[in-house]
Amino acid sequence: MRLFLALIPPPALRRRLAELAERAHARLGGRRVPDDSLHLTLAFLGERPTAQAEALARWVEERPIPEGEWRLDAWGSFRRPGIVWVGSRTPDRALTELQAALWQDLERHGVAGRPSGFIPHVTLLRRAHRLDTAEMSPPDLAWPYRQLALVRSFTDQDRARYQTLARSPLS
Ligand code: 2AM
Repeated sequence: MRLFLALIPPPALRRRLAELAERAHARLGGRRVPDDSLHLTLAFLGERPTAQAEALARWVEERPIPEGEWRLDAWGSFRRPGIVWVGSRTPDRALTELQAALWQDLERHGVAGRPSGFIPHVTLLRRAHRLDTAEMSPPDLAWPYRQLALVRSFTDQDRARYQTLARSPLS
């Protein structure tokens, strides 16, 4: 199964992110990420056998993460495949350290594929028609977090769906 590690936004923040997605969609077109799918990916694990997924779920359930708060203050985009996101203007140190620590553990679990860079972002639009976010007023959101999720991604009737398989203990 296709897996990733993510932070899931608390309900109030999810609503704010959904409003931003709506605003971005009105201006830039494309496909809006459904509200219940909004997340921050910390590590993309790719396709994993069931036995390994179960081992990873047990690991996540025993691995608290440091509590933190991520400040979202910038729009951004990836040209391919037309992704429009919100994230931060400058790299967030706590998230960068968390991502590195998670990959160290993942490599111990035999998961390869650590990326050379990490740009924390919340994808709001896919296949946007335009990527010019420069004139949109910048977001100003705080994301308090203290729990990691192991999430399975699958396709259902042409739509990407996510299922949380495990959560870390609350820090
Ligand atoms: P995206 O939002 O920027 O597309 C589930 O697919 C999550 O894993 C998404 O957040 C997605 O990032 C990310 N993801 C999907 N494929 C990936 C890949 N090949 N490398 C890194 N991240 C990926």
